[in-house]
Amino acid sequence: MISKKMEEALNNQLNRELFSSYLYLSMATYFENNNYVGMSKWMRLQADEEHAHSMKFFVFIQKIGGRVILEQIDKPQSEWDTPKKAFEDALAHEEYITKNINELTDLAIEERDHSTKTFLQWYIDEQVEEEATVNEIVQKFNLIGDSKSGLYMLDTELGTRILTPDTTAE
Ligand code: OFO
Repeated sequence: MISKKMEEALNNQLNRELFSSYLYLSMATYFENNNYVGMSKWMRLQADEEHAHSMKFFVFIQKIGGRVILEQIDKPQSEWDTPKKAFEDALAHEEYITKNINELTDLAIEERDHSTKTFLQWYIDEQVEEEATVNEIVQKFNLIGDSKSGLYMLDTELGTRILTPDTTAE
């Protein structure tokens, strides 16, 4: 049985994952609107991933006898100065999510809630991947600098992303 404090903390994280999805969808529309179709596709797939992350919390909370409470999702930013700035913001957001996951794990340890701690391990591993992936893209922006052809090539490269289906939230 889950504690009320942990139930609330997991619900808060479910909301943050939904916000992540909303934020990346907002970035996708910014890219689309500025004709960066590859970056838009990349961000739409990222939004789908974040939705899947939220559903893992949804399923887990119910499974351990908790109650999912859906709260309001904050309005995301809708404009960025440059594509690079949007990806830098995505990296900062992932670092914030990592901090949240670490704090949730600290709470699970404090409460000796082993099942929640084990559940969170997936997110700890996932955050390492997410931060590394977005950081790699930010570094590519740094490499290409002001080169328009470099930006075009990066947009094309990001447009080749495909979504790996994750069925573990079932
Ligand atoms: Fe991008 O991270 Fe979810 O968890």
